[in-house]
Amino acid sequence: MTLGIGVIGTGAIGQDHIRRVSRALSGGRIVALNDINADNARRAAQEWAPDAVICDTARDLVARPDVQAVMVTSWGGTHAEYVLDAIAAGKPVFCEKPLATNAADCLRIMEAEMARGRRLVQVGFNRRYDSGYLDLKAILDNGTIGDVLMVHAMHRNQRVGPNYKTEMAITDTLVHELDVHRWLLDDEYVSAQVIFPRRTSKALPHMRDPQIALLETKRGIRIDVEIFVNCQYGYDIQCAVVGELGQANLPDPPAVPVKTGETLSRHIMNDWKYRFIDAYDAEIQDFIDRASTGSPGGPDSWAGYAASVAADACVRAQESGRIEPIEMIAKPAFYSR
Ligand code: NAI
Ligand code: ISE
Repeated sequence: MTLGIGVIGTGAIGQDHIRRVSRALSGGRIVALNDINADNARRAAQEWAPDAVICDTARDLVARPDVQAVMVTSWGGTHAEYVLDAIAAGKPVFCEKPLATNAADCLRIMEAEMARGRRLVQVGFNRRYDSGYLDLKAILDNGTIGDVLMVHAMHRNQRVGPNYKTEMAITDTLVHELDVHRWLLDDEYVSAQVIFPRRTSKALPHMRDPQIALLETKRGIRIDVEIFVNCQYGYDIQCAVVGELGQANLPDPPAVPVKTGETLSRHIMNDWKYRFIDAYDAEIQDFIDRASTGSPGGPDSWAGYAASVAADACVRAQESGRIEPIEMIAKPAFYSR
């Protein structure tokens, strides 16, 4: 059986996921597309899914009988509404991160999903599918470096466009680390602070960049994450975990060392699209496989909620300059099974 997939939002990552479903993965077929900018949807169809129907509204797309599963890859602020539509229709939905831009909307999604009585949501926290992060997690879980004390992490983008706001350093960028660190450490956050180093002149005037988020977990682990989204030189994701017995680092993606002109160099990627290409392939294949059975797997709405609660605290901390508490509701049994 081939899973009929409808995609809402056909920008950068929407098109990339359409391409991978159509050309790289198996078991799925793009049958419908929607975008508030219909030209984007038409372009995506032309390039990657010529048989897909272009729907006037996202609601029309979700309602189509040939759409058996939905992918939401529009702007973050629109995710909650479309995920709720898919849940109401009883259709599995892959939602790019963030699940919603605030925790209150994530709660509404969890309540709707629990009311349907079946897991329907997979959140696009692709790093959980990255071989480097999986290897790092295996090292931490087998105790090689002993009890973890600290994490030093870095999220650098080459540059960002004019629509990117200071708050998005948290809700759009740091949210990856907010998910991956609680998953890596099997721990929850208790507080967050955000500090602003000297501002880079390479950022657009409305934006404060770089930023440093300082997180504390229930077990007392301290995590510092540098977010620097106009770093100029490339796309660079780092994570060093320090334990009582040693340190484990996220490996850099492989690149051929080149010696020329008395210089040794290695290429650095410039974009998430290439840095995590295998992880995106694995997460979307997982979605297709599991959604075909009726219920997706992977990061669930609870993961989306947990990251959003922490993100809300970081946004408050950006404004207050203080250490802000991070408080979650008790985990519903539905998300523990
Ligand atoms: P983009 O701006 O390139 O594309 C977004 C598309 O959504 C545009 O075509 C826009 O017209 C459309 N859109 C906006 N509002 C809509 C609405 N109400 N209904 C239908 N379509 C709508 O943005 P990009 O980079 O593709 O990001 C989209 C989402 O994917 C964001 O949530 C972002 O955080 C996430 N993302 C995740 C990545 C990852 O590493 N997992 C990487 C890049 C993006
Ligand atoms: C983008 O939305 C992503 O998710 C990328 O992975 C991240 O590096 C970038 O900062 C975000 O804007």
